[in-house]
Amino acid sequence: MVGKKGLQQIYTDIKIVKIQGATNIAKAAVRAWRLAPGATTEKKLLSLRPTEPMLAHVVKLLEEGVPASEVMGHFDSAQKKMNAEVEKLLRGKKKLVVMTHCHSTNVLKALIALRRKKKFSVVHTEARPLYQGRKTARDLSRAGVSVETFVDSGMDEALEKADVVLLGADALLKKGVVNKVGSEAIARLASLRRVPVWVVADSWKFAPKGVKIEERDFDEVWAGAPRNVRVRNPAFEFVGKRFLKGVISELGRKSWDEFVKAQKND
Ligand code: RI2
Repeated sequence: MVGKKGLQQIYTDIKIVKIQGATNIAKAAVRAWRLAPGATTEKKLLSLRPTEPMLAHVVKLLEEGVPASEVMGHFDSAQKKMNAEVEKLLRGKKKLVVMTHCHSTNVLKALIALRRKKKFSVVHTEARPLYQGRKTARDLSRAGVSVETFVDSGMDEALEKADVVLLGADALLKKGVVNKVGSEAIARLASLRRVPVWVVADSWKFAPKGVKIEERDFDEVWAGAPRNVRVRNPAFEFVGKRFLKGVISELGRKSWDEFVKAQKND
């Protein structure tokens, strides 16, 4: 009975974005599977966040019989490799300012690991409507990193200060990345300003067939909007590879095409 309640709680927390970010969602899926392995759990988990291929990848592995402990072990070992690659990329730069958007566990952990090796500061945007950027600011501040917060529409002001942009990812596609809404404008403006944009993401987010972009409840944006106003809330958007230097994953730092080549494309 306790297990069932725990399971419902995991589903709700994923749905309402209390559990947020591709990695945390995938880890929660493993916890759900441990409570109730099988087809019903699989179906339910897959219905919760359509833009999260890592969730689908993890469920597939569990369904094929890969032990939950092995799946869980992947996340930490992949993160360590991403941390090392981010350090290699950024260690030479003096007076480093890193820009990021929303909240990405992969980006955050890499930055927190970098903090032990060199001094840098972060500029970031809030990521309306759920203000997930504030979690980024809190996590970095706790780790002793100086942070400047900008509203989303101040993204160009933030970019003016940045030496590099590190974006997380929900889905890595053949032709670019799907990430939190706002990422595309940031990447386009960064390319005008010649600020390099790297995606830091676990390769388990690769989705060769693409993903459905999740449009969330309009209430998150404007509850009680006037009649005739249709409030839109697409949570993610696609950023083409031409705006990206490439992807930093546990497979190393690669251009987009090199990364895609290293994947199984079925
Ligand atoms: P991790 C988030 O989406 C953001 O789009 C973020 O860039 C991505 O997940 C990062 O994933 P949401 O699920 O690096 O919180 O945390 O809406 O795996």
